[in-house]
Amino acid sequence: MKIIYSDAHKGHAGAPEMRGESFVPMAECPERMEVILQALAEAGLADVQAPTPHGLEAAARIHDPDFLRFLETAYPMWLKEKGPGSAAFARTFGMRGMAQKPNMNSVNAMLSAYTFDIFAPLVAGSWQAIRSAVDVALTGAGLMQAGASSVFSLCRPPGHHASGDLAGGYCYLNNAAIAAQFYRDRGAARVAILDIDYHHGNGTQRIFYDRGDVLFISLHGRPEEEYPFLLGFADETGSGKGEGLNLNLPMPPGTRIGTYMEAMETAAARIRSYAPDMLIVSLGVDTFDGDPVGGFCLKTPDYLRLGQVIAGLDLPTHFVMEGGYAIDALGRNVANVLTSYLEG
Ligand code: SP5
Ligand code: ZN
Repeated sequence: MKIIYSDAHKGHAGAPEMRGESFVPMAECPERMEVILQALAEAGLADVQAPTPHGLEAAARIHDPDFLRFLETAYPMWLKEKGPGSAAFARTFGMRGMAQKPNMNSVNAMLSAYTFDIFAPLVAGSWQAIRSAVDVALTGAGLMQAGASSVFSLCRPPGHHASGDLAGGYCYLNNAAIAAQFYRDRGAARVAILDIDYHHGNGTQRIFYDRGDVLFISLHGRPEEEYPFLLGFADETGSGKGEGLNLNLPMPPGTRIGTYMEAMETAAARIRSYAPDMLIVSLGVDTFDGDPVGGFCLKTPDYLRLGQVIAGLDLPTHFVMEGGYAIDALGRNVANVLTSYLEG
């Protein structure tokens, strides 16, 4: 299995995030990639390839042009106004009932309109990282298109919370959704996205909610008490042509592998009946017991079982990295999913 990876994410670093009442370093940090690469190498997965640069055309199939312009221009504008040393993020947000077309010459207006929480900071290296994560996803997709049976796009920043015109939850451009659209545009009739990040993939759901060509399934902490709170309920099943093609499998805090595996089997059965040409796995391992951001209790060996279920689907499978923040176990957890997938 080829691993697509670039160092270009490293400049997306140094922004603070709020935890409790204080600011702490963002859990979504560059070291995540280092521990994943190291654990993959130790597991014999060392076929690492750099992405080829793509333009923004594929991203623009999913994302609003003004939103793309916001991501590119906001930090340079912020820097000009505030000087170096601080991260750009919103203090106010576009809310229900507010006209949300911002003045594109006002960085605060753009941040208000195009982010939905305080977990989408922009720093000097963010745009390069965001673009590179899309390149990492698309390069992987190109290899799949050329006949690879599986590939791992080691994307950073992650993408599943980002919708067509909203960034949040450490996510800016939706790498998995862009890859799904890439497959559709090159002849795949049906694509399935299985999102096993601890958090609901609200961005991906919203992008494909009324579409009949992409099945979206998400296993996650239930939104009654978990981020992103306002989406991810079991009764969200898709609309219009997408009716029946959105499957949310929310689970309570403290969920362990037994319950989690039942949800995995439900997801697998639905994917089988949909019979997609391509499976994209939004691979988050913040379901780990002890993840500083998550609330489930999966243990490191449990990730072997997730890889086995995915292998049992017997589909061309494109793994795209999402969350996972427990630095000491993150690498092993990711490696366990991928090695057991390959052995299965
Ligand atoms: C891609 C991804 O995993 N994004 C997650 C964004 C979550 N941001 C909200 C953080 C809320 C922190 N709650 C701490 C709970 C401690 N158990
Ligand atoms: Zn997550």
